[in-house]
Amino acid sequence: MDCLFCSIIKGDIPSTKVYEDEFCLAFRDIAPQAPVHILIIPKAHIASANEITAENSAVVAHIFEVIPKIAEKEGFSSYRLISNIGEDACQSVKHLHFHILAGRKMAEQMA
Ligand code: DGP
Repeated sequence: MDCLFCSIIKGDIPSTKVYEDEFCLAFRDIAPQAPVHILIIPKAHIASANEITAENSAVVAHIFEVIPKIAEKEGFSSYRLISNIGEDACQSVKHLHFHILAGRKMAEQMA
C-alpha cells in the first residue's frame, strides 16, 4: 500500500519526531499552520476517523491519552485538535491523523 504516513512510520521518509511508542507516532507537520503544529497518527493504517470501529478504536483512546503528555512536554495547555475526513474536509493524506495546533490564539471560526 502506498501511504505517505506509513512510509514515515517505517522511517523511509524522514520526520521530526515528537513522541513515539508501540502504537502511535507524533511528528511535526511539514507545513505548520500555527507556531506548534504536530500530527499524531496510529501505527496501524486506518484511512480516516470514518473507519474507526470497535476493533481498532483502542488506538484512538491511546492517542487521546498521549496528546496531553505531548502538550505538557511541549509546554502548552490550550490547543486545537482537528481531524479532516474526506474530500469536503480537505483530507490530503488517507491515514488517520490528528492535527495538534497551539502557540497562538486560534480563530473563533473553525471552517
Ligand atoms: P490533511 O490535510 O488533514 O490530510 O493533513 C495532512 C498534513 O500532512 C498536512 O498538514 C501536511 C502534512 N504533511 C504532508 N506531507 C508531509 C510529510 O512528508 N511530512 C510531514 N511531516 N508532514 C506532511
